Amino acid sequence: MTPSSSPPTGPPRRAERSRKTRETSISCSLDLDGTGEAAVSTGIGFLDHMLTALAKHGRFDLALSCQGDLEIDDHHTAEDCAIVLGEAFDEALGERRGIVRFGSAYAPLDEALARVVVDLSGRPWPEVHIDFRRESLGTLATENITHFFQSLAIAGRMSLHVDVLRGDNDHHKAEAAFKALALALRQATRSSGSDTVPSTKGSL
Ligand SMILES: [Mn+2]
Repeated sequence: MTPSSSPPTGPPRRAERSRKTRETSISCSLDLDGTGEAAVSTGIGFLDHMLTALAKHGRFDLALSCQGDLEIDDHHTAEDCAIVLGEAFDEALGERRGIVRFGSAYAPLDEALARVVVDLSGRPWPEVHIDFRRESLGTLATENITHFFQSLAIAGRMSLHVDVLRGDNDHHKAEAAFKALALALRQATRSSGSDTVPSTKGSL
């Protein structure tokens, strides 16, 4: 499938989301038809690095800031940023009319190789398989990278399969996964060339 580089016709595909709990306070704006500009400040340096790569390679414009309870640990911040980002994707996609819907991509980073397959199906399903060796990358626990992808899939109502097929360096493995996610989402969110909702049911 070769998606066009243009967005579907219709209203701008943007979303503004904010979320405030006793654990985190987050604001997020997302434009699916951007140029890859990112302004990300979560308080977790490695997560900022990953979300900046996601925006860049997905060509999404993303502004996301979070004040989270990092005095406890990184879990609430990582999870809630994923929830808000997933909600922003869901909102920006609207009724998911005119999109390719499916996307798949491989991304290498040196020795590491990641594959991401996504279906913007409206049905949340995370399958995330990454074998990390290290406990954390910077101040982000590696288990919360897996959890980030799971939370994103659920909030974004997408089937998301993330597999890191090989790799030695955990920074490389995580970054390859986020880059493959970016490429797969970029493909899935592009115009199909049809104005219909890409489902035999007629809705997603
Ligand atoms: Mn890096």
